Amino acid sequence: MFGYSMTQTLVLYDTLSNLPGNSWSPNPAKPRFILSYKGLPFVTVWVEYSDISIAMKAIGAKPNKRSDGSDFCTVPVLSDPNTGALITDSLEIASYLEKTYPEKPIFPNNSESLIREFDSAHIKLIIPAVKSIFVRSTEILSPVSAKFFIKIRSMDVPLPWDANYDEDWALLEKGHNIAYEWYQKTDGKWFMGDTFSYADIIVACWLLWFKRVLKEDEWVRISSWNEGKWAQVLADVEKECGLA
Ligand SMILES: N[C@@H](CCC(=O)N[C@@H](CS)C(=O)NCC(=O)O)C(=O)O
Repeated sequence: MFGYSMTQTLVLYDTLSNLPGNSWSPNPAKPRFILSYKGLPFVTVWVEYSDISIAMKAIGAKPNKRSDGSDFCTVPVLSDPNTGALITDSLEIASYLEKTYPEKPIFPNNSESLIREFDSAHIKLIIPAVKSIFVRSTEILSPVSAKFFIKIRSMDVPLPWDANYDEDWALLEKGHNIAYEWYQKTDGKWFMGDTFSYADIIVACWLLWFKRVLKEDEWVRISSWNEGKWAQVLADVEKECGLA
């Protein structure tokens, strides 16, 4: 029997938008790419952003702490009826899927520890420049979720947010220049040279967020950086994962 065709359907909890096809949020996109890459059968439950915490708590997902000390739950959450597992957090889901379904590895050559460090290093390139992207994210949510998004995200990224901050865009470009240097150090189109890995999925899922929520000219701007590297990485990873 090839692949995981005898496997029962897994459930991925992701968050809704008013975009066609829904998907926009970077963290739930990561397990979506992995499930698709590994050829695992799955369905998505789309949760309204303002209901994520209560809905995930109701299914028994593990809570986290907000900066004000309150408990909250996030998506992605993965439920696997084959093992009974219920996993929260994109990185923990990646780790779980790799251990449970090792075919088509996403942490090849024992690279999980290194890619965990890559995940932390990479997010630091994005976060300082995220206000413009947050503004655009509120525009693709329902009014109640947009209001909620502003309330919770402004705890860590203080208001005002503006989609046209030159400073923000300069930081985002600077971050991408650094990521580009990383990619230039290997032979081949992937972060690990000729070997596809979760590092490429991480990069692609942040790009997917930008592409989905930004105005067309804003995405064109990102696509023009580093010789078109970023539109190419996203397209390559989507193709590799069978999502193109
Ligand atoms: N470190 C977590 C972050 C997940 C996260 O922040 N999820 C957001 C959507 S992308 C969320 O569910 N927020 C709900 C809330 O804050 O109430 C992961 O990688 O899964």
